[in-house]
Amino acid sequence: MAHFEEVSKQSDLHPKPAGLVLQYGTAGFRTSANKLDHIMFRMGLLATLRSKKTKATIGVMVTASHNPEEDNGVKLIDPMGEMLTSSWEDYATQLANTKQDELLTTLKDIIKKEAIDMSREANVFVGKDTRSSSASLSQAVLDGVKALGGHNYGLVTTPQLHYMVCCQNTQGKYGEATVEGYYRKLSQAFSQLAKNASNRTDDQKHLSVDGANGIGAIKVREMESHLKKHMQLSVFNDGSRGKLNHKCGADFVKVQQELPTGIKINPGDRCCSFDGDADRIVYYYTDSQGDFHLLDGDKIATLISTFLKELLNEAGLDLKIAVVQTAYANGSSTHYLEKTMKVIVKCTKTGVKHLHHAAQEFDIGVYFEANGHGTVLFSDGAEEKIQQLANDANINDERKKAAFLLQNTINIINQTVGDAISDMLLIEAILAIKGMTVQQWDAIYSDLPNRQLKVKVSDRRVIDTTDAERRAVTPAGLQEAIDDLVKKYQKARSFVRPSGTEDVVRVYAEADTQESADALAHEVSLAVYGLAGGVGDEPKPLH
Ligand code: NG1
Ligand code: ZN
Repeated sequence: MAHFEEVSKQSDLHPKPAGLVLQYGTAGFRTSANKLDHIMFRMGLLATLRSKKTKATIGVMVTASHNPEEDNGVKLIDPMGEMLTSSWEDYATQLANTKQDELLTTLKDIIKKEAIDMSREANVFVGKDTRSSSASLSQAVLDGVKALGGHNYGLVTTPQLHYMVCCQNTQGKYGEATVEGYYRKLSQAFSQLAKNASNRTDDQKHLSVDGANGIGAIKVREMESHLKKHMQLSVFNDGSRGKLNHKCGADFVKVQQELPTGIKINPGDRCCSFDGDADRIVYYYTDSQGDFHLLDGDKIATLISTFLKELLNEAGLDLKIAVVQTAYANGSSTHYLEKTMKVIVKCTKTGVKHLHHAAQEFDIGVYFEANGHGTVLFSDGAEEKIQQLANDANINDERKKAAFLLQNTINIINQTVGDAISDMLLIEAILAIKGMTVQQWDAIYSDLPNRQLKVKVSDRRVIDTTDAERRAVTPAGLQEAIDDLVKKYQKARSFVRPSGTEDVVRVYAEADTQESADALAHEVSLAVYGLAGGVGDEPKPLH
């Protein structure tokens, strides 16, 4: 067939380096940008097949999120704006690793296995972040979808592309499939919510945003005019000078537990950082002593779930709300949510798709990774009940107001994926409605001091885990060593797992003091180094 000839011809322009093997992981493919040209082309092909198979629009996002500027990556977005289904992740890996001269055979195998009707139309939305490599890499994706209905959205945040794919496939029910439509939907909901806040001063409306020198900075600026009356933004690290994710952005702030470079703030000012593709957000402030205070994904989940629970009570709606976390969630947050707020808490493996799926099991599922990636999912039934109540003429004013707030909360949230801009607007609206300062929010519970470290090993796959990654099954003796170390400290917890996005083993530790958390993390790193084939220098103590 003619288009196979075209695939062959085009593929020669995007050759696979011999011997390179990559795997479609929790964040798609991610590695140095110079190794990705053939991957992009092939993902363009796969997205086309997926589109024909699902009879829907598929998204392809070119980004390496919070990784350094030199890296890049690609992920596919399924019809409802969700991550690519797992069975197709295997096809992605097969297609990525197949030899140049076997590409057509692999492609035809997939077509046969999935019984894809190649005469169907295909529609693919392609988006990219601001990395210098993203322009040519997204062109390689487009070469893969060429002549088959590819639509290039250019620069967008990852969550904007998820949103637009979902809008397109719901025939506009979720919103209009344009960036402008996204701004309108979110800002309208924000204005409705902000109307319910008592008079706020300009200071209270002010928020400092660290854009990580990435796409989020551009997009939040674009949105600013829609928010004028209710919000005052100062955007730092907007890409005009600094390097993407370098000493700034959500990942840097969360892991280093310090202010990003390039931000000018006063004690008590409310600040937030996005990551490189704007699907993560963390908040922070400094106090009068200059000490740094982080409000991470766990604090965000707590604020949002408290707000929603109160609204459900006021509305008199009996809906089951749950918070989904990973092993990285601070022990204090889990304790507070379970014991004080009495909400259901579920722990899943790291990786957004695991949290997303777990959250779908509840009427309202609030999910956040500690690193600030998260959103809220409302079941169809929950949305219907809220809608019905909002339209009910026979209810009292308190219930009416709660239903109205819930309705607009649904509209402000990007339910397809974690979204820094949408999360930021929701948090700002909640703080405004509750008349809460960032310090009061921070005081809901106190984080246990914690530390995250990385250890280089020759093959990180030697570490296998269980119990939502909280225990290591292999190598032999490692879990016992961790258990013994944890016993030496108060309120301590530690676990290790192989990263899905970097060639390292991650170590997490928490304890009653920062010194103890640091010492425990270091000792566990040594155990990993010794028992799991550490390479390079032995991990050094932090102090
Ligand atoms: P890895 O590298 O597998 O730890 C990191 C994050 C995940 C997730 C992915 C995708 C941590 C500890 N890990 O994964 O939560 O966000 O990146 O971006 O934050
Ligand atoms: Zn990201």
